Amino acid sequence: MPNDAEPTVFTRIVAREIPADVVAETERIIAFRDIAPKAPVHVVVTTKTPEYRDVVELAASDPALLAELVEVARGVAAELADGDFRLVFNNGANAGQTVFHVHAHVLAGGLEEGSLA
Ligand code: DGP
Repeated sequence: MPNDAEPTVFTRIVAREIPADVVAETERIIAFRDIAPKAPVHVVVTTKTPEYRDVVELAASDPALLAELVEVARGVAAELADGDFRLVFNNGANAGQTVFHVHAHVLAGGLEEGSLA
């Protein structure tokens, strides 16, 4: 069941209605470079289904799909950086979530030591 009447921007990227720099893809997951990068490597990893608004919903409903998302994130960091990465899920508008279609940010490559931002 879609989480909103309007397709999210990520659903439109999955449908190739909006161009994106896709760096990895499986049957159920897609990864593309963030439009406003916050690190030398900044990739959004999301589910092709718009069914889950956030990681809490995804974890509760389809933990195997969450594990697949994490595995794609690992592969992206291995391919585009040195393998080390931060994995950030913004959960809720007050935590900075702007797209309500579950996704993780892979941040890698020359991150500031000790920084969480
Ligand atoms: P969040 O704030 O956690 O909901 O992250 C949403 C991210 O999605 C944000 O970092 C910017 C990115 N984003 C939004 N629209 C587009 C787009 O059209 N293309 C790409 N590549 N990224 C987008």
